[in-house]
Amino acid sequence: MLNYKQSFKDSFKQALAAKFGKSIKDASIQEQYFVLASLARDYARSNKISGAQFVNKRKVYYFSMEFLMGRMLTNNLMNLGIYDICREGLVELGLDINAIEDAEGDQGLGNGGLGRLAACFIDSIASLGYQGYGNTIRYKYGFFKQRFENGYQVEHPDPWLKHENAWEVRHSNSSVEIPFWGHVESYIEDGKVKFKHVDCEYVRAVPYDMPMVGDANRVVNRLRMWKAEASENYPTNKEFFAYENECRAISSQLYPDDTTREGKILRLKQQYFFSAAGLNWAVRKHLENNESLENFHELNVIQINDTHPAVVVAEFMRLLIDDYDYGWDRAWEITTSSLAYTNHTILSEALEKWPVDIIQPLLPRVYKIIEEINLRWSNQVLAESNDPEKVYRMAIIRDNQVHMAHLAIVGSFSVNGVAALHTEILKETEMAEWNEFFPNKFNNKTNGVTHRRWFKYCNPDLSELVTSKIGDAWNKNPEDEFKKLLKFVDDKEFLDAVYDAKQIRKNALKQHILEREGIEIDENSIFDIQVKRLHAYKRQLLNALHIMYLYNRLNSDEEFYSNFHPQTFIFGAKAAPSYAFAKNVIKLINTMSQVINGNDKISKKLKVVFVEDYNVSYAEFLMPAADVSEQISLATKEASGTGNMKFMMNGALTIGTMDGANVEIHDLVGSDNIAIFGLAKEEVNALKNTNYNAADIIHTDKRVQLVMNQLINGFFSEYGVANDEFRMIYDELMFNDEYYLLKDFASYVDAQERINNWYKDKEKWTKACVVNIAMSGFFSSDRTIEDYVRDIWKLEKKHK
Ligand code: NBG
Repeated sequence: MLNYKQSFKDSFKQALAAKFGKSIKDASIQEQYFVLASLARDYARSNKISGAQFVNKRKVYYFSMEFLMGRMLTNNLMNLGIYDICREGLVELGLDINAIEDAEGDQGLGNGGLGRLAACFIDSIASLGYQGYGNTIRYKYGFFKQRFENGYQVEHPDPWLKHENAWEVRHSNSSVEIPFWGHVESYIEDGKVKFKHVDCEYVRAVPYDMPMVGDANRVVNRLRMWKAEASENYPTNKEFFAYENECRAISSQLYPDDTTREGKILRLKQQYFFSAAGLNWAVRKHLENNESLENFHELNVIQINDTHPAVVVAEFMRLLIDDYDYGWDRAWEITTSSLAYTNHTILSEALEKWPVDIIQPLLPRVYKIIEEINLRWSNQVLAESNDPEKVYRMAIIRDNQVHMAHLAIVGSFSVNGVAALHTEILKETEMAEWNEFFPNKFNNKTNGVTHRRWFKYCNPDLSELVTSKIGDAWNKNPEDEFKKLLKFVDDKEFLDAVYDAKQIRKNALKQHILEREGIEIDENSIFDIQVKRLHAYKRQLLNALHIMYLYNRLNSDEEFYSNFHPQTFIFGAKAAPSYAFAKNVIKLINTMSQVINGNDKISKKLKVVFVEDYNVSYAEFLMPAADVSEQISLATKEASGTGNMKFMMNGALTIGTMDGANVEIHDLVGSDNIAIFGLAKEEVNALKNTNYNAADIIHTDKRVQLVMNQLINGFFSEYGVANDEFRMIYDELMFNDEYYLLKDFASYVDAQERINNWYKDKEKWTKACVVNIAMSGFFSSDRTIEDYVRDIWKLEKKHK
């Protein structure tokens, strides 16, 4: 048992000897980590509340292509309540728990907010005592590791499974055979026409489970990750190892390149693979305690995270009709009462469409079902609207493509957006017709982040300070309890203590950046941070243009120079490997960073750091240390954002547009505690109908003109001679400016100036930090999960 120091020490030594044949002094740090993690895993599994309590209680299955878990050790030891025992026990064994924590690699099975949201949700579901499982793919390689070579992003594979994964347990007995290719045959049975999928190629889906540990409640759920292997029922018309390779490819990497036909097939295979396997699991589990699937929807709900698992709509119909003999109508009732869909973006590039000539041969039976769903749906739309164009617009199969979002909407009982503004845009614009058709289906669930990982564990100094002031009830109820901090906004001593706590984390980040990036930054400067995926709509480039402007101004205006409070701009972002524009922005910022940091005079006021390989663990350093949180997407484009919430919770002030969840942050903290700038939704929409011409701004605003010239005159290039390195960026701004950077430039500069002046007034600034923390409880994913539970999932709490 790990809950006593002595028994922990004994178990640790025994396990080290049993697993690696080593004593403490011979064991490598990796071996120490493995043993500690596997002890924690076994402790979680053996000490959890019995599953019997969960029998025939409703449960949720969260189907997601991504789960961005980061590291697990600290979080699990803390949630299990044994962190201190382990730490002290290790000290007595002469070991340092921090070093062991650092030996854990990140589980990077995701690339951004959507995947991290899934991870936060799983933490909250368990911590609130609900029964909920994650369902995903066990990718052999995580999202790529980013390196900079000469300022350019270079992608390296992330072989996260190169060491045995201490958290997972393989369950070969629960494997599922997933069929691809082949064709459909019909036959008559008991006077009914039946269909079967024949001549198919099977792939074996083998589940690996990781415990998802609730906070101090002995609830342990699981994340199930499916690995693709060759089936024993392998095809005989193919060379075995060629077939085996094809199988393995399915669970080899996240988002394989889909520009080729082969790539598209592989992605669709992945989607069907984990959706069908996950559904099979849910169904089997249900049948362990129930006679039939008649009441499946009463006891289960499957949440479809974005369109990637949307094929489960058709798969569930197939299963009910072909395998369990249901007629269409009842099967449709059960399916559509069991599934719910979350939309995470309005960007059309992410609303998936599969060409019929790919999906039909790969999934012939499933495709037939999609055709039937489409036919019935189209008839329904026609009957209700008598408008053939509407039928066309809303069709699931249209122009030889299957529209997965349409399939998901038709096949689910709930469709939700992820922030108030996003849901409003879905209902009023993007999916207005759908909302009219299904007036009660659309709803909002504003995202959240787990305050355990993103406040308590990553910011111990500040969270202990908060506890000393308002007690620890915020652990369970951050939304109400954090607000108690509002009473102390005029308590000078408390404000000083908050400032000092912040400085501790700023110093820690400074140290980390020095070690990792080799750049020294000033802990008394404003830490202004933008970390998120690199994408044109997120406008890292706007941030960069502003820095170029600052450089020019600091160089030419002495008064400005002396009044300016030193500011450090920190970026972290990965660009999709084939996204040339985004990669060019990385190169620009890295080049700027060299020029600026290398200039003696300017670097006393301004520094720029692009941290390499931004990931969850890096974020745990950055969030607590930030003074300013950059949330500057073009209004309407960012569905929610979740980094904005993590920063706010740690007392950073947001500089942002009225986009995504920034709108709700603004509503909570009020205009005095946030720096809002830029076009609002209505203005963006109005601008779309004008002949917006970015060149007009370039010609009238001298600051912009200078910066634009510097993009091509070699100023920020390696050799200082004019070249076309950043021509792509220049042309985009000059001739297109799709995301209205130049339109928002002036108001961004103003907002930045406000921030810089504001920071000089330490008391006023820290007050605003406290207001931000006090109001951030709303953004705990515990609140989000309670919203899902109340409106969509209807789960019951488990009793102790
Ligand atoms: C992202 C949005 C973010 C949002 C996360 C989580 C996708 C497709 N969408 O704004 O861009 O915070 O989802 O909901 O990754």
